[in-house]
Amino acid sequence: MFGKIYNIPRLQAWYGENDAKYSYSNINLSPIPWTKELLEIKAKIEATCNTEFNSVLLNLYRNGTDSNGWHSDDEKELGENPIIASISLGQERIFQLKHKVENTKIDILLENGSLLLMSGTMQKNWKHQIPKTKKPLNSRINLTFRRIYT
Ligand SMILES: [Mn+2]
Repeated sequence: MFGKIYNIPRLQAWYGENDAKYSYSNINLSPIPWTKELLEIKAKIEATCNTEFNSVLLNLYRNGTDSNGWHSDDEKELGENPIIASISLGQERIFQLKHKVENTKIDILLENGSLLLMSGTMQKNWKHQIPKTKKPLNSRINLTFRRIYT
C-alpha cells in the first residue's frame, strides 16, 4: 500500500474510481471498479457523513489471529486531516486508540453494523490498531471508505 510492501495478517482488497490510483517506482496501481453493492453502501455512508469518497479499502479479519498493528492513516494521498468511514460487519472486534504524545489509550468495541468515523486531527494525534486475541472468533469484514487525492 502507498508505495510500501507489507506482509499483513489479514486479507485486503481495494475498490474505487479509476482515478483513485497511486504510483511509485513507475508502477501504477489501479483500484478494482465499484460493484453495485459497494456503491449502495457508499451512497448511504456519504449521506450520513456529508462527504464524498472515491475508494474503499476492504479488510477481512478471518479470526482472532488476524490483526492490524499500531498505525495512523496519514499517507499523503489521503490529504490533510482525512475523513475515513469504517463499517464493521460480522464478528465484533476491539479497536484501540493511543495518543502519540499523551499517555491516553481508548478501547472501542466495533459492533456488527457499526460506523466509525475518523476525521479531524485524529490521524495526526493518534495511532490505532485491531489487536490479536486468543479468543476463538469468527470473521469480520471491514470497509474503510476514503478519498484519495492524486
Ligand atoms: Mn487504519
